[in-house]
Amino acid sequence: MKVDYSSKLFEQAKNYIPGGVNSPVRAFRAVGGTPIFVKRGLGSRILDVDGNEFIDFVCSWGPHIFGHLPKFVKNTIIEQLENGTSFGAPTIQEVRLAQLICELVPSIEMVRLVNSGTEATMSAIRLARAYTSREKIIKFAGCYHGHFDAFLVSAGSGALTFGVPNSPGVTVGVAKDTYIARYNDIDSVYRIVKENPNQIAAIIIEPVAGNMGVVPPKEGFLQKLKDMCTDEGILLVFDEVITGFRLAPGGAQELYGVVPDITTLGKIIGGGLPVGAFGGRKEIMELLAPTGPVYQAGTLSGNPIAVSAGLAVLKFIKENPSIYKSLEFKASLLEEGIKVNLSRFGKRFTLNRIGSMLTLFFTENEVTDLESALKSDTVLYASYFHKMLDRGIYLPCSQFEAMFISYAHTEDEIKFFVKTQFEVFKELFQ
Ligand code: KE4
Repeated sequence: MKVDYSSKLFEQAKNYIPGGVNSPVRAFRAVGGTPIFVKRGLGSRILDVDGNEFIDFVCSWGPHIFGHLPKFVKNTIIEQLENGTSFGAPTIQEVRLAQLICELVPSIEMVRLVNSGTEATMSAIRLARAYTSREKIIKFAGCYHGHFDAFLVSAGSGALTFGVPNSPGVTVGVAKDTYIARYNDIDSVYRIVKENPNQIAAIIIEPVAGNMGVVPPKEGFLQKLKDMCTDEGILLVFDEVITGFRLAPGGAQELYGVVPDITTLGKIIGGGLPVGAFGGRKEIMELLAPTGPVYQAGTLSGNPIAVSAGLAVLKFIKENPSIYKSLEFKASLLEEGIKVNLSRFGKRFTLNRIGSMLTLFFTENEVTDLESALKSDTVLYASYFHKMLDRGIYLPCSQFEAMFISYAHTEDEIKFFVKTQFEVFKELFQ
């Protein structure tokens, strides 16, 4: 596989952009080698600047549930372009997108549009703190909610001590208000809540974790969290930036039947353009300026180009809920094929899948939280990644990310993945 031009561009990029990328994961640091510079994407495929074509199982880290540039999104964007791009004034499109989000997401009666998942989650935390008049929050080790200071925190010395910054620039003052619990361990949450009575404003969680690789909630875990929040006057925040519209029209909260107090969204709701959102009950959301005192704002929030793309995607989802059956069929076909490949080499690696998001962990232990995920063999993953890449399969460039299947992926492409993986496993394990 030729990467001459990608390599050249990467060297140039590193002169002007830290690490040559505008988001760290893209730099291939976890797998080594040169990141491919993508020239175009169409359907299930991407083409890099050296002319290599790949079947894309990253889908821009989740947004492209219909593949790259589906016609109905492209036409919508072109149509909107004729009217201009951004006005800093209300438009009809943002009302329609807000209306549709409120209609489809069980927990959302009112929603504020922003430009990224991070803006959504950071604003949700500010709102929860204001609503409860409390300052502390609980997040889970291994869950990622964007780069807001309060989230860039690791567990302190003991499970019950407050967090410590895990990035320079995050102050001890900020980190001390964040507690870290263990995913799928309700007792770890309970202990922190009991240690800090009436001080926890919010518990934020990825209802299906995607940022340690895919880790589903254990049976009853989300409901127990919800019950604890209700009993303790804590707001439950479902970060559905990945799972929103990925797992069902109503996201993970529809799939698991657990309704949070606030939901954050991103990725799919922008149809490939920058849109984030956070929403919940009216009594909470009306605390936001200008109706309430909680300030939050954004120049390009709700801009008609991005919102039109998101609106086209959500309208399609609303009118065609059968897409989730197709996604489930293709994803289960892939899961089956991977399991057969593993068994043919006597490997019992762990594959976690919910709907069209999945991760093959190169570890034989069950993966239910960050600690167990970290037992994966990341060196082996890096080798697997590059061998698959050389054969035209573009996987997440980290063991601890989710891979995605889109509506554009065909059954033949799934079969090609399985066949290619078998060849790679032969090289790795024979
Ligand atoms: P953004 O600010 O990157 O739009 O969203 C932050 C975010 C919030 N919540 C969840 C559950 C997320 O997964 C993310 C961002 N996801 C990562 C990859 N898993 C984005 C990729 C990147 O950082 O480049």
